[in-house]
Parts: sequence; C-alpha cells; structure tokens
Amino acid sequence: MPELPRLLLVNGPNLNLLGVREPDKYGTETLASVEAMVAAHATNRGLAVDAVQSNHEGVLLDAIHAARTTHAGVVINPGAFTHTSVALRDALLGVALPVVEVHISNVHAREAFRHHSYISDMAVAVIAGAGTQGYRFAVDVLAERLASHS
Ligand code: CA2
Repeated sequence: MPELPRLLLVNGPNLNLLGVREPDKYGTETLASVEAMVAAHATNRGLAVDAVQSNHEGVLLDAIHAARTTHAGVVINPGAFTHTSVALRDALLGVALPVVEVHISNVHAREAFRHHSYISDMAVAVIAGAGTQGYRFAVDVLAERLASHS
C-alpha cells in the first residue's frame, strides 16, 4: 500500500500550555488533544501528520528543514515567533513547502505588535480567530491544494 502524503504540524513557543492557562484566549483543549484532532482529520482527508512543538527556535527550524523531502506541506502556529522570527520565515522559504499559518486567537483584534507576521505573505492561507478549529481548516486547505496539484 502506498504511504499517505505527510503534513508537518508545527506549534511554537508556549503552545504546550494550551488548555492549562488562559482558556479565555486559547480555549480549553490541550496540545495533545489538538494534535490528535489534527491527525484524525488528516486521516479522513488521506493525509498523515507528524507533530512538533518547541519553545526553542532552532528546534523548529531543524524540524522544518527535515521535512523538506519527506513532507507535502506545513501547518504552523508559530506562536510569538510569528511576529519576531526572520529565521523561521527563511526556513519555511528554504524548504519551499506549502504553508498554512494558524492562530487560535484573532491576532488582528489584539495588540498592534501581533498584527505583523513574518510568515503570512508566503503562506498559502492564514487562519486566525477560529479557535483550535483553525487547525482543521488548515488541513482542509492543504488537502485541497495537494489534490489539485497532484
Ligand atoms: O493566537 C495564537 O495562536 C498565537 O499564535 C498564540 C501566541 C501569540 O504570541 C500569538 O500572537 C498568537 C501565544 C501562544 C501562547 O499559548 C498559550 C496557551 C495557553 C496558555 C498560555 C499561553
């Protein structure tokens, strides 16, 4: 049986605290349940998922580099690195995989420093403010894109 195309799910700093703190902003689901939900949804769409979360920029860069030849797309919530990291942008540009950027909260309704993203202009889609459902929508975007580009 041929292997399913794989997506890399990347969560950046502090997202390991999902469901533990600040439920008003980020909901009550844990990171583990989000990752399981994404994997289940991807399976329904004929895709497999590998998930990484780190509070360390270099770990995220390494995971993205490693996905270059093994994965078909990236779903990423870069957390605060969204607003700061040229290195993360360069890593995503370097691997040339389709990227969907996800934010649980509506970053545009928050502080001005959250309105700029180093990723958005190179992403195929940006989903913000849909809560953790946004990760499912991101899988849908990549599934449709991969189907239409195959
Ligand atoms: O809305 C999002 O998903 C963000 O990417 C979350 C980041 C924030 O810096 C971005 O501006 C928007 C923060 C992630 C922190 O996650 C926590 C989760 C639970 C408790 C505390 C932090």
